[in-house]
Amino acid sequence: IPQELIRAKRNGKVLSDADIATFIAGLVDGAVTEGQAAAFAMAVYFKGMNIDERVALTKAMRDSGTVLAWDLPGPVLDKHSTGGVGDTVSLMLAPMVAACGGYVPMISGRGLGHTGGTYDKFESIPGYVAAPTMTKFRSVVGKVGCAVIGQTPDLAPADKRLYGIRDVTATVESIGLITASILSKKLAAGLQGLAMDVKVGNGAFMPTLAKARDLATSIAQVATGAGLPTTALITDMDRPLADVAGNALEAAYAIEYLTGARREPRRAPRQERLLLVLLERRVVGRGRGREHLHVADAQVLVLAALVHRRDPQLDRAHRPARLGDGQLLPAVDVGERGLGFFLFAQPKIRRGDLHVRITHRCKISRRGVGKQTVEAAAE
Ligand code: IUR
Repeated sequence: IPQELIRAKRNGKVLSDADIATFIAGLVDGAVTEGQAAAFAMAVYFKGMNIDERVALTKAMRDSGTVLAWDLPGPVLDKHSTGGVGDTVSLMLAPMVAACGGYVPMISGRGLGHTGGTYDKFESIPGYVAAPTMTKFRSVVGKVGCAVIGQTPDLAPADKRLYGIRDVTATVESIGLITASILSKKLAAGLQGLAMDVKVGNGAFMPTLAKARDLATSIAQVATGAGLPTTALITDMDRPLADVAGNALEAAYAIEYLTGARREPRRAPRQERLLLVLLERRVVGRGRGREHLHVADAQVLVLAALVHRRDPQLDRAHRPARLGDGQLLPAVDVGERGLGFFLFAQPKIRRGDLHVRITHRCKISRRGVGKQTVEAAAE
């Protein structure tokens, strides 16, 4: 019964897979009350969970709803970012992976705190259907290679309930709970490979390198333990990746990048490097039914796809726009929703860690800009 499991965790005991599975099933069928879920979250917050417990929690949450299965001629891949200000990478990467032969069923979330979510960015495109039927979603992924939609109610519903309770009980910031929450949804999407981009710094959810490392390690170990090959990167978010911030501006920025209108190598070298690293992590050696690609080959493939805009493969990658109601580029209405702020970087070199490298600092706080952006989008 729930209180015994809560007591065991409160006293620092390790929970069995079966006990975790029963508790999580109770989150969906109503056997677990709001108070019990809150107490469980707080017990985990203070006592933590070992990797085996996290794997069991992740699998139980995955199995609380529909688990998608795909039968496609290439690997089913995704990338997830913990979110940052001006982080447009998902918008660019999904069609790029599709152009390289991968399939990306991206189920995106809303922003957290001052960071914008991919879902919010797509929502800024008038007419974009972010909640299609599963049949439509599956058919777009199969035909086009990628589709980006919002959370669906039948995907990891246990996470939906627990996340809502964590949000109002100050228990969001538990590495174990964050890991299971993110990965349960990725596993339910039926992925065969995942690249995780853990952001660190002023513009990120994880402000310190130590915390980002904990999360990156946890996600890589738990995902792999649950059968999803995953690599995690820790990347710098002290400086925004795009030179715009704001949902509609970021959507427009990503489109300009993909169409080649804004791809000057000297303007966005960091963004491009990150795109390529994430891409190679996803394309190289992932999935079944295709030859393994070497890192360099993957990079050449994607650069070729980007340079030759008329390449039929890239045309295929651009078609996710058809989820909307017309021409994508003119449809992005910067004035209507989520009007952002152009950022004027004041370069100031700061010594960083090996992963963080040297960063440029903006004069204005990324957290401040992100907050204003989120508030502007909410209005
Ligand atoms: N995103 C999620 O899906 N789950 C979480 O717990 C957090 C971000 I934090």
